[in-house]
Parts: sequence; structure tokens; C-alpha cells
Amino acid sequence: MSSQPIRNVVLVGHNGNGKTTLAEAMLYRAGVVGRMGRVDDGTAQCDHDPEEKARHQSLSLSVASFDWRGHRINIIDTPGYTDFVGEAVNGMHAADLAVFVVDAVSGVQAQDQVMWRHAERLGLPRLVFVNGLDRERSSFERTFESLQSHFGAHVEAVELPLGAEASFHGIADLVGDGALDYSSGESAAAAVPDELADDASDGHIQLVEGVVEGDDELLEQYLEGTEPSEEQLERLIHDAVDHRSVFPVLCGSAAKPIGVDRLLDFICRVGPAPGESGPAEGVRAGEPVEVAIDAAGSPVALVFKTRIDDFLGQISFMKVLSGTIRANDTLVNSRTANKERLHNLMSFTGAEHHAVSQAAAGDIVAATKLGDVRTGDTLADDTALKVLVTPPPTPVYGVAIHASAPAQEDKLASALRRFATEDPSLVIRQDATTRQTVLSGAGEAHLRVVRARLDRMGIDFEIEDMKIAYLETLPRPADVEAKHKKQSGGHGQFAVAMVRFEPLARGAGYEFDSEVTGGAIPRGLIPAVGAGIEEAMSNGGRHGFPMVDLRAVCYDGKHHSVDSSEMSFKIAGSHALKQAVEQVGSAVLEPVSEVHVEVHDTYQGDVLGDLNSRRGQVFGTEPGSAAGTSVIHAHVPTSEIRSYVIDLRSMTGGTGTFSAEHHDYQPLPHALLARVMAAD
Ligand SMILES: Nc1nc2c(ncn2[C@@H]2O[C@H](COP(=O)(O)OP(=O)(O)O)[C@@H](O)[C@H]2O)c(=O)[nH]1
Ligand SMILES: [Mg+2]
Repeated sequence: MSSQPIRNVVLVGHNGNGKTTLAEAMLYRAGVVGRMGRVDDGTAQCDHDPEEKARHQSLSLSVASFDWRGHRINIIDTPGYTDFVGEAVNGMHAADLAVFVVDAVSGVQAQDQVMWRHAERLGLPRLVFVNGLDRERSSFERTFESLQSHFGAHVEAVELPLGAEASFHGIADLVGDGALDYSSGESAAAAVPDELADDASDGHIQLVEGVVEGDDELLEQYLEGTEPSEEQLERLIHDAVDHRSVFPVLCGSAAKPIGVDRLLDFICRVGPAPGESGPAEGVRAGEPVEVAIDAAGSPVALVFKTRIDDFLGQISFMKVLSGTIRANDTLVNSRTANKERLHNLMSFTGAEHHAVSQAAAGDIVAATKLGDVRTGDTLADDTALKVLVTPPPTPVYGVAIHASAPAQEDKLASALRRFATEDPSLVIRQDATTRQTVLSGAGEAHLRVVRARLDRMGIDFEIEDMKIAYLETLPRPADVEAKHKKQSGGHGQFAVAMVRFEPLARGAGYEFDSEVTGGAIPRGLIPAVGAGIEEAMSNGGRHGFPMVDLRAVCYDGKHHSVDSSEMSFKIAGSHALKQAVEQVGSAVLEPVSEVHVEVHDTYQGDVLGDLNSRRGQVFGTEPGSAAGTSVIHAHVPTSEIRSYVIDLRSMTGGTGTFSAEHHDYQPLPHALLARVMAAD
């Protein structure tokens, strides 16, 4: 493998902004593909999965590595749709620069903002590529204003478009003083046209003033009237990008392609080299450590994507953080403490791949057929080192799934396991209470894709609503005498148990005690009473939901020396619970989730009102991760947020996000019982 300077670039932004097309245009300009594939024909390199080809949309991240004018470029193309944000964030962990592909017709959209917040949190250097300037109703000026209003004054134009819409044909450079004309299809050096000269000169001054503050000496010279040279200006931009104090804005059209070669040049000249903007964060034996990109260090690699290929098996994409990784090296996975031998190392361009012998610090490489290796794992010499990554988003939307026929069960289970390996934001679990297999993920679209994939694999399955795991308990103490008596032929059955019941605190479970004295029930048979009660509890109370949180004390009873058996006392125990429920009734408990909703302040009132109408109890509000946003913390009955993700998105123009986890159980308001019973 070459020892060329490396650039790891993640493409992010709203769905449909042109990321995959931009990656394709880069491959075309670099001569990797002879003609440009198209997303809409299913021929783009980075949308290679059958489901992506069918939908004309990226669903998972893709890596495309290629050489560009003395550099090795690793492009990570990510899906833009909200439900796949976890993939895009994983891609960010492997990148040193995020290119925000923003649409010149729509300006900044919801997912651009969500990803910007993630980049900010991760401290990732950013630049913006205003794409689609050939489109009708596109406008660089309007898009630039939208960028400034959403991302602040630190976005700085480094280019201006020549022409607009159908006549868009080139780029004026604000760093230097020339222009590139693409009228012939290839880029040709040109002069800035007269009618753009004033704008270009204003833009240049604005750019210089935006970055010169970063260098005291150059600032002083500038204030005295000496402009920084082109090289100095480039270095200032480089430093400012590194420090996340400036976000350069470039422009073009991925489809034409116009400005794409210039974007690549800019990334090579200015974009941070691996590790330049800071080390990765890790932990070693509970202590925080920094993992710097260091070719001389011992090997450390971060797995940022797992894919399962029909031919290659499991593919683990890794960013090498330290040292050099060679084929056949053995590294340790700090999560499992297992040794993993890297039999095959490969470099990928979409689905295309070729074997490589090694990868140095800063590079991206893939290994196949590793053992128990998942996305987010660290492979290193150092057995205790773990590189920190953003955990996958917690699932917020679930459905129940089951095979249509018993013969399909294994196929369904193994397909779901495969999907969950490839996509950590997809979770499959068995619900012990409702006995459903629950498939949960980031939203409706996420699960729709899973269903389409299963269909494509010819697996017959059915989807149902996810049942809410209601429970029951006793509302007050009860005291019963339960009798089981049966006389049939030879051996009879006889058992009497006197049992006191009392409700326990939420989450306390089930307790059983004996206060039987004087051998009223033989010692060895008393636990059978407890077991009978427990079995009856799991079979459900008056409304059929499992019973929990109660204490039963067997304090007296009767037995018969011949006819009393363990079975008899077990049955008496189950009668005891039924009698207790008849005596004092049963209270239905509903699960309550703790919900954290992050929204722009403008939507806060609507979101609070809506949470209130869902019987939510807000217990805190604090500033969110980005300026002008808030996080609302609330406890909301789980039944009320089954499709909250859909409603929240429509309430907030797609910008609101939330997470939820089970919090506790609370009594279901009596008025809602009929509704629950009708639904279940
Ligand atoms: N006219 C025009 N269409 C574009 C451009 N870039 C992408 N497209 C089209 O926009 C659609 C979405 O592009 P795609 O690359 O899949 O967007 P992604 O979701 O960001 O990956 C496709 O039909 C592309 O052909 C562009 O610069 N100009
Ligand atoms: Mg795409």
C-alpha cells in the first residue's frame, strides 16, 4: 500500500442532496470508473446493496478508496434519511473531515442540522459543498444565507458559481484569483468574468478577514495593508478548519459534474490529515486515555462498520489509529478479550474490493471473516484499550414479528440476526411478558427496509402491533383459605392453605414466607404452596396480565397423611391467589418510559403540550447540545409513545429527536382499562 498522504472524508447531509452522486463523480474524476453511474439507475458504486438499488437511496454507509493527485482518499458515503443517522455517525468516527452536501434548491434541511449537531459534539472539522447548482430554482446566494443563519457566521465562501441553473458552468476561486470553466465537460482554467469581478473581490476580502484572525502576525500585516499570499491564506484556512473555527463553503454540481475535482484538490491541500485535529478518546482499565494517530505506535484499529456479504462473509471496516496493520497479524478485541487473526485485508470501492498487504495509521481498511467482532469494537495489541464511540441510537419504534410457518422460523431468526449485526441500531428481542419477538429501530422507514429485505430473501413472516407489557398486582392485602380436595378411586388429593397476601413496592417482585407451626402442613410441602402461587401469577390475574409485586405468607393449613402431596399444595396455592383476586380485585399496571426529547426552542411549547396530552409528566428542561435547542425530560406511559417518533418528526419539521427507556410501572387509570382490554 502507498505511503501517500491520506484524507478520510465522510459525506453527510439530508437525504437526496447528492452525496452518493458526489462520491460517484469523484470516482469518475479520479478515473476509477470510466463513466458516471447514476443512483436512479442503480449503477452508483456507493449504493451497491440490492435494496439500495431498488430504492435509489443509500441505506448504509459505504467506503470508496481511491488515489487523487498524490493522495489516498477514503470517502465514506452515508445515508441521509433520519432513521439511518446511526450509520452516518459511525462514518464520522472514521473520518477526519465531514463534507456537508447541502442542496442549493432547499438550503439547510432537517437532517443537515441533526448531522451538524453530531459533528459539533464529535469535534469534527467540516466543510460545505453546495450541490445541485445546475438545478432549476437553485441559488448559491440563498443557500449561503441559509447556511449562515443555521450554522453561524463562521461559514465562509471559498468559491462562487459561474452562471446559474441550466447555464451553471464553472467556479470562481476566492482563495486565488482564477476560475474554472467546465463548458467542455473538463475543467479549464479561466479568468473570472467581469460581471462577477466585484462579487469575487468582496468574497475574497470577506474570506481573508474571516481567517486572518487566527494568526497574530498576519493579522497585524493585514491591518497595515499587506494581504496574505495565496499559500498563507491556504494555511490560515487549513488551521481554521482544523480548529473548527471556520467552515469553508464550496459549490458545484455532482451530477454534471462541476467543481468536484476542485473539491478534491481543496480537501488535499486544506483538509486535515488523519489525527491532525486531535486524538481519539479511549479508556484503558477505566481511565481515560488519548489515542493519537501515530505510525510508530503499537497497532490500534476501530471497527466502524460491519457488513455481511454473500461471498466474502462478514466484513469489518476499520480505521487504523495507530501503528501498521498487516495481513495475518493477530490483534485482541478488548470487548471480548478474544484474539482475532486478520487473514485478509482489503480495500473497498463500493462493492469492488482488492486485497492489500497492510494499512498504516490513519488509513481505512477492511478485514473479512473475523470472529465475534462488532461495530464499535477496538482491535489492538493492548488488550485493555477501548476507543470511545457514540453508542447506537436507542430504538424508538417497534413492531412484533413472527414467521408465517414453523418451517420459516429458523430462516427468519438468522436473517434478523444478520441485519442486527450489520446495523447496531436495529434491536431484536424476545419480550418475556408479551411473548412476542420485537423488532425495534429508529422509525417506520427503518423497519420497512427490514421487511423489504426479508421479502427479497423469500421469507414469509407476519407483522403485528407490539403489545404493551401490562402487569397486574393486588391493590390491598387479602386473606384467604384455599382448599384443594379430590376423591377419585385410590389416592385422593387434599390440601388446605391459609395465605395472607400484601402488595409490595413496584419492582419488588414476589416474596413467599411461611409462618406455619405445629406441622399443620408438612415442612417439605410448604414451598409447593409458594410455587403454586407463583405459577398462577405468571398465568395472569383478572385481566390476563402477569401478576407482580406481592408477598404471600402461608400461616396455617391442613393436610392428610395419605392424600396430601406436593401437587395438592401447589394447586391449593394457585387457588389461594385466585381467591385473593376475587376478594380484593386486581390493579393493572402500565409501563412508563423516561423520555428525553431534543427540539428547537420554537417547537418547545407544542412538544410540551403534546406530551401533556399523552399523560406525560415533565420533570426537567435544559439547554440542548446545539444553540437554540432544549432537552425536555418526561415520564410518559409507554403505550402513549408507540409511534411518538412519527408524530414528533411531523411536529418539528423532522428536526426533533428523542430517546426513551423503560422507567417503571404505574397504576393504569381506571378509565383507560376498557380501552386497553379492547385493544389487546
Ligand atoms: N440536477 C442535479 N441532480 C443531482 C445532483 N446531485 C444529485 N442529483 C440527483 O439527486 C438525486 C439524489 O441523489 P443522491 O446522490 O442519491 O443523494 P444522496 O441521498 O445525498 O446520496 C438523484 O436523482 C441524483 O441524480 C446535482 O448536482 N444536480
Ligand atoms: Mg446516498
